[in-house]
Amino acid sequence: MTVFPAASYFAASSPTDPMNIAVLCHTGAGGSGVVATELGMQIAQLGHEVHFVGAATPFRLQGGCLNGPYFHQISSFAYALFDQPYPELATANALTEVIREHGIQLTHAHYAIPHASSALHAQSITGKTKVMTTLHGTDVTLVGAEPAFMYTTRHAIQHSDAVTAVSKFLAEQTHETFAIDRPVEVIYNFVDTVRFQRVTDPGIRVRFAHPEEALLLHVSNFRPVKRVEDVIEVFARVSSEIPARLLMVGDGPERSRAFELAQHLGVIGRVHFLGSFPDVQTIMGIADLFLLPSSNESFGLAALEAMSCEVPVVASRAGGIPEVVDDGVTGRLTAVGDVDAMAHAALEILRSPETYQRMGKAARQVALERFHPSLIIPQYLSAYRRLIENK
Ligand code: GMT
Repeated sequence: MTVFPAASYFAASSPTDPMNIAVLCHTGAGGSGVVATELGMQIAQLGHEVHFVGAATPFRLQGGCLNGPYFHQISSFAYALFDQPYPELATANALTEVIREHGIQLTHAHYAIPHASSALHAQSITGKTKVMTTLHGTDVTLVGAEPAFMYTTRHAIQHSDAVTAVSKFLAEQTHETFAIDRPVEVIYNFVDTVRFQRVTDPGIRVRFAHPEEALLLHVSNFRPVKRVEDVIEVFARVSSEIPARLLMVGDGPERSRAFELAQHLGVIGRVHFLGSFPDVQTIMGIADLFLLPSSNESFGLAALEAMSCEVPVVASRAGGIPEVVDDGVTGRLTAVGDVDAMAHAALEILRSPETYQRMGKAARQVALERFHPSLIIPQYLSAYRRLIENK
């Protein structure tokens, strides 16, 4: 049995009344799937039974214990008449099986589309299981508001037994976008502060940068909302002033444009596109500065993970980022697209060891005091319990 560091956060690991929970999430690299997976792993360690239902194993899911997390693969069925695989029906069907077989009391749908709809579908088939939907960001701010999904997303949010959002910004956006009056509880994301720590082994850092070089980092799924070209623009300005390197972790549709821009600006030799991998904490633990210039970001989980590793953040003042990064304390916030201001802020931090260390320590402190699993997980567990016990 693999024991996660999570076990050390809580004194009791055998609840007197364990719950059976199913989880639906996007399984590729992305914040909503990461939160779902980290939460599932933590609550399984606490003695609750956790069952993930998905098309593929969630990308950060590893190890486990006798309570799971278990993973149930959705079987797809191709038929000549079908011009598409109808995954939300297959998901509802697979979830129905899991609910019946494992006595699932609550399904936690992460990201409204299509998971909240599939969970409600399975609920109406089985007449069992409560549905909690956690909104993560673009399910409200981008995709959910698209006419193609507007009615189904609104319906799923309106009819879930409970709805949570990962920031105050997102809760407000949800009310505004969908004109709903139901409560949306804010439960912030959390970070595993044991896994995400400063990495002091110089042997690791030296693989990516010379000791005198500043090491900048960006981690995302390289979608347009992340503005990865701004990362390159900022880095080009920084590296024209001080020795520096940039690690780009992740993959996605904007990767080639970022690569081309790095070539065009003559910095490609100092920019490393590492691709996607789950063991991101090691890279975060050696970085000097994290860049997050997104046009919108409901929370910015990657920034929080970097903060937990004592890495100051330079980000855009967008969406829920100011609820995570305190301007001037744990990093700097600038207007979206203002790459000059971002480069200026980055240089100010990197040129002053005193500022750099003060911000890094403050960042870690915020991770410990505001976003620690022991503060956030009980909020989910008591919300589950309230729903299951109909309170
Ligand atoms: O909403 C998305 O873009 C999807 C999601 C993901 O899977 O990448 O990201 C969102 O959820 C994360 C976890 O709650 C947040 O940290 C991200 O800020 C949020 N992304 C956006 O709002 C763009």
